[in-house]
Amino acid sequence: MKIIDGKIFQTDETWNLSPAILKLLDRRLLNENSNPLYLLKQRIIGNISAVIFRGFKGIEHRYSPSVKMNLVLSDFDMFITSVCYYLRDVFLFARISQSSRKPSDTYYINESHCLRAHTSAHQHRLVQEGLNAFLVIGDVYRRDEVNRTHYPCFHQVEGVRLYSSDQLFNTVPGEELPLIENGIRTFSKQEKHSEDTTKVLEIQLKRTLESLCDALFGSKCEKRWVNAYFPFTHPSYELEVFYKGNWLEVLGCGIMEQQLLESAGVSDRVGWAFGIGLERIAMILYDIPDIRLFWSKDSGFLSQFDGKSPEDRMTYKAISVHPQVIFDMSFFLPSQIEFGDMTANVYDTIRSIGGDLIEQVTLTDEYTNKEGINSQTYRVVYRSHDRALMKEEVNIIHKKIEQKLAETYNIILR
Ligand code: FA5
Ligand code: MG
Repeated sequence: MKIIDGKIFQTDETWNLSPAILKLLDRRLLNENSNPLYLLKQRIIGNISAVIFRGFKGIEHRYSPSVKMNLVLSDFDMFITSVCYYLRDVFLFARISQSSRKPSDTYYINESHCLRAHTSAHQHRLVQEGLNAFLVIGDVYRRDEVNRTHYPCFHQVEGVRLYSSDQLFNTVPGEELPLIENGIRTFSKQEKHSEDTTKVLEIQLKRTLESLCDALFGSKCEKRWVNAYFPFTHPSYELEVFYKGNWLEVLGCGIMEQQLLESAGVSDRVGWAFGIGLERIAMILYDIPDIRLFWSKDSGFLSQFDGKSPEDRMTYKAISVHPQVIFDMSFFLPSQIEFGDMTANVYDTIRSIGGDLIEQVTLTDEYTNKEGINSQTYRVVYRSHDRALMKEEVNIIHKKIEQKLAETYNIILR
């Protein structure tokens, strides 16, 4: 028996979750305010309503019990809270079952449950619930290669948009253009889709994702479409972005298999879907060189994103591999000095004495005591780029800073 994400599971011989993966399950990066993935999530949601679902009519608010999340369709957002799902529900569709169930690339809890390996796992259920345009954002788990751009847990945003005939072809009432036909399946289309249906869907899909990409990276960024294969879309594509001398795959997408829509009870609509890897986008956007950094608890990393807004342009500055040394400093301010007057002086003094050994300075506390005397505490994080600092040597610098502050600003150390 195992508890995963608050739920009890009876395990069997298919169980293959490693201790390392179990640790990742407890972390919720998408909810950590100072994680770049959190910022990117907010930014994509912001762009989605402007770019992706522009002109879409028929907005409603719903709650989806099957995936345990709130669905705010006015913003087209929804957040996955659950990391597990029933295989049986997801793999109704035969094609999917062949390709994404392999124990060699999936984490199994037991025969009928595994960790979500991609956000597409929820498509079928949500279409069945009657949704025509939605986003699914969540953590996904894969036994995958190990390198700078792959990690066993990463995050995806899934987008789905369905169209009725008049939405796709922009027809006037009374004018009928069929979406569906009984044709033949070729390299470039499904048997049930007319040439026109396929062409218009493809243009809408690619333009939507290109505009999202432009909104994120600027229109100058180099991108290219590559043909791909996915079990639940045809034709399928991947979008690659040129980054640091290589083409980096950032998303997969395609025209949804009509058979999937039909099995979810939808026969009069067609649609497209995409799945974006959030880490890959954030790596390009913030110039983060290694995917492991997203999991860092080092305040040298997190403090760079703390308090930033999703629209802020910023570049990550590499943190040192050597450990931090942390010292606090508390003092009373002279009677006529306000809190706000002192802070910049303190920062300047610390920086000018500590030089490049100073990684971060934060004001951690300020209060006025019963006698009306103001007091502040600062936390100073020291770290060198080229060696491990000794506590003793840092203590000497720290003392010098305190002395200088006392001399220059008449503070009284506590
Ligand atoms: C999928 O997961 C499809 N479900 C995407 C899709 C959705 C296709 C809807 C069609 C319709 P893929 O395995 O290529 O596709 O992953 C999608 C993206 O996730 C990749 O482009 C990449 O950005 C990211 N990704 C994949 N594996 C990893 C990994 N191990 N670490 C980090 N990012 C990854
Ligand atoms: Mg891929």
